[in-house]
Amino acid sequence: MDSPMTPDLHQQIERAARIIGRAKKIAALTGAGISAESGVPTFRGAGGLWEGYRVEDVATPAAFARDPALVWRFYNLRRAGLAAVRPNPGHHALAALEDRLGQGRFTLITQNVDGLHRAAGSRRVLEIHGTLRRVRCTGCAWTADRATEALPDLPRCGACHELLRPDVVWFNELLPPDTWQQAEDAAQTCDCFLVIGTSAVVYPAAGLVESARLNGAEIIEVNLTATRASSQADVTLLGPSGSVLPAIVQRL
Ligand code: BV8
Ligand code: ZN
Repeated sequence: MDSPMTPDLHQQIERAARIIGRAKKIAALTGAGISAESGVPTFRGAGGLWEGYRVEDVATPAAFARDPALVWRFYNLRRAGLAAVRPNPGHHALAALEDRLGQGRFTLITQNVDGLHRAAGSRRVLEIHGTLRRVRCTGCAWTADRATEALPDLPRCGACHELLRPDVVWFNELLPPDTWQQAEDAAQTCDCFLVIGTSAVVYPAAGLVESARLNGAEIIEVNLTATRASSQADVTLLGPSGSVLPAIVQRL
């Protein structure tokens, strides 16, 4: 997507490339915006509703207990949608950045559950909200990567016959402790923190920006618009991540 880059955006890209070029350790937090150019709908764009429901009302344990078929319809639709989507140049730019810096100096933290960072070749990806590809049993420890294959309306466990659920973190659920700890460590030890394609509304993920800033990291934001994280950013690049990220990596 070749967006018309304004002179100011070019200047900000140069600035961001200088900061990244001198950084010792970088952490990046991505949200639904980095997958938008792959055709994956964002949460809060276009009203952020699904069949008239707010995501916050469907992606919860209470909704699943009340109406598992409705919640599975929501997830089966999104899983089916994944079959057709591919990583975009923004995902590939972050994979290239990891290749360039090495996994010891670059940590990718994603709120996304679409698996596109791994599909783009990123190896160290902290999926703090889980992944749509995986399912797990509500009655035993059984879990499986079912990729984007179609699942029944109410899939059941082959071992104990209890209901399966998507292996994602719902609202009011704890994030996977080990993955979350690694994300916090990365935010607290980096000297450059990239926040890309997120409205910075959902916690504790959005709190990583503050953690990084409090530890003296330089914050670089890439988004189409200002967000709740913008006031914490040292550099804000207003443009599509699919164009901006490759432009930064090309200048390193
Ligand atoms: C928890 C998986 C402890 C499921 C998701 C009141 C205040 C503060 C917090 C809370 C509160 N009430 C409740 C809470 C806590 C709650 C929360 O934060 N709620 C929000 C709604 C206020 N958080 C939780 O519940 C978390 N757990 O706190 O546990 C606990 C435990 C027990 C009891 C109590 C507490 C769990 C949160 C995880 C929820 N799961 N996903 C699924 O996907 O189905 S969150 C979901 O939102 C996705 O992961 C998504 O990534 C995430 C955040 O959304 P964004 O990624 O930012 O997407 P969004 O559409 O909002 O924005 C897209 C951005 O991209 C925009 O800025 C847009 O401009 C930009 N963009 C678009 N195109 C482009 C672009 N940018 C660049 N280029 C482009 N081309
Ligand atoms: Zn089971």
